[in-house]
Amino acid sequence: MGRALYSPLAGLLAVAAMIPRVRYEVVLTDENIEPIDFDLKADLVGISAMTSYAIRGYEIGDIFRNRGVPVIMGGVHPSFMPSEALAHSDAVVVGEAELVMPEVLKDLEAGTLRGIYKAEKLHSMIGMPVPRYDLVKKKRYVNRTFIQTSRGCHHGCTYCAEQLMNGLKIRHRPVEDVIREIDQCGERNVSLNDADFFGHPGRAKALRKELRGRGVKWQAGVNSRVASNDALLQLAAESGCYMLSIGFESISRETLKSVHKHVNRPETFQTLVKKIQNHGILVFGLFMFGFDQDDPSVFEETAKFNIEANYDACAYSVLTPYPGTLLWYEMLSQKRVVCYGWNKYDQGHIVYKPARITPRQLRDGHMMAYNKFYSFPSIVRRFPVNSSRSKAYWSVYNYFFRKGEVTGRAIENAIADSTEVPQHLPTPPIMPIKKDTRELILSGNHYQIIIK
Ligand code: B12
Repeated sequence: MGRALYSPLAGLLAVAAMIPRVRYEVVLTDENIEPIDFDLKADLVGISAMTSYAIRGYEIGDIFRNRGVPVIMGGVHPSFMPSEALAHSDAVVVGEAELVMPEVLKDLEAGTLRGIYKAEKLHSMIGMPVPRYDLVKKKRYVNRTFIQTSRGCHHGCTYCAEQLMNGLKIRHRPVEDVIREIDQCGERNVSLNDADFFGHPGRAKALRKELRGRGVKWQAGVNSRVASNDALLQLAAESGCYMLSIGFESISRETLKSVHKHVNRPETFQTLVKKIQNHGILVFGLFMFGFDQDDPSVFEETAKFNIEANYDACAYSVLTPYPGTLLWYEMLSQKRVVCYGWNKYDQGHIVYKPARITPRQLRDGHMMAYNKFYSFPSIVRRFPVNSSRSKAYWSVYNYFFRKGEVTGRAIENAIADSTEVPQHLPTPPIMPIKKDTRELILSGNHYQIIIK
């Protein structure tokens, strides 16, 4: 349909809003949907990159710098690996940009923009500027408007960067700020971009009360525990919720415990799906493969479970040790990271040695789970014929995933080749990883962890 299923990067829209309009014009380019104009005469080029986009981000940075344009980088990967990013940019923002952008712009004008910019404290999230939605080429995206109502997450899952970027304590934007943004964003269908929108049930409730009657349709990512509360679900449905995405991750409690996802109880998943659907809300289940307890049966069993439990859509990702996460340190200490080519860190490639399966079994099993869950009989069985759930959204998600565009089915050489270890080490932006796993030195072809 010529549209990207994912949205434009929320980080860039947020940063654009911090740049005074009276002084600068901002041009937004999303290379997922359009080419970059390298001839642009710009005072500054800002690049945002999650890990899988970092290498391309560095190439873009190098091109602009060779043309004499100053470059600044930010986002999750440069925040964890600022010294690496600085080799391709003049400056890097580590973590949140809100409190440091005035200094960045001041230094830009003084011609002294250089090095790492990091705020001394986290933003209170009160009075944040409304992201520059006017810059988005809306016709090119399925989900166009991503609104953040909180930052941080209570759960310390070992594979996730959220708590290391934004903290274990959830910070909330005032309800009136969020409502103002929803009113101003120009869309009636929005995605709430929080790591866990139900992380603080009372606050989520207050927001949903305000949303009621505004004619807004919304979806959000939430945790499985709070999502089982009927009163909250009813309020969600009444306030326009049409889909909840939940990181179920695995159908094995042992696996979930091993990655600190204590909130999830597989024995409740099926009832939970039904309960949410009874409120007319679609359930998008997020699962991962490649955990240490996963054996060759996990793929078939998970897909079968998902069909029987009647999930509306599922995404299966390959476990990926993102630099700076606890999982990364665990895998490094076990010498199991094989590839450091960041463009392979997209949750479709396999960049490490799985424990109880081979990389080939992981790749084939990953694809098999997709093929089974999105097979024709499964689609026919799961289609919400007699339900108030959105058939249109159900069809869009099932169409895209069946087609394989967002599932990595087209990836060639999904088992990533081994590469040299990088020279630069990650440093989590706000939450320190325990010191005993943090002191790393490069030794031959591997990192060595110094335990003090
Ligand atoms: C919401 C979300 C999504 C949403 C939408 C993202 C979007 N529209 O931008 C959806 C569901 C689509 C999504 C998809 C994916 N996501 Co996601 N997502 C998030 C989440 C929870 C919040 C991101 C967000 O919008 N934050 C709000 C903005 C305002 O914050 P921000 O991006 O951090 O930007 C601030 C600063 O970083 C900085 N900044 C950012 N860019 C720049 C640029 C410049 C120049 C400057 C100066 C500053 C700056 O300023 C901003 C304001 O303070 C994060 C967790 C996290 N803490 O980042 C994961 C996260 C970014 N996602 C992640 C992943 C892996 C994915 C997927 C690959 C998952 C998958 N298997 O499909 C896909 C990839 C999507 C793609 N585009 O390719 C990982 C990335 C890990 C990594 N190291 O790369 C994260 C960190 C979660 C995790 N597992 O740890 N995601």
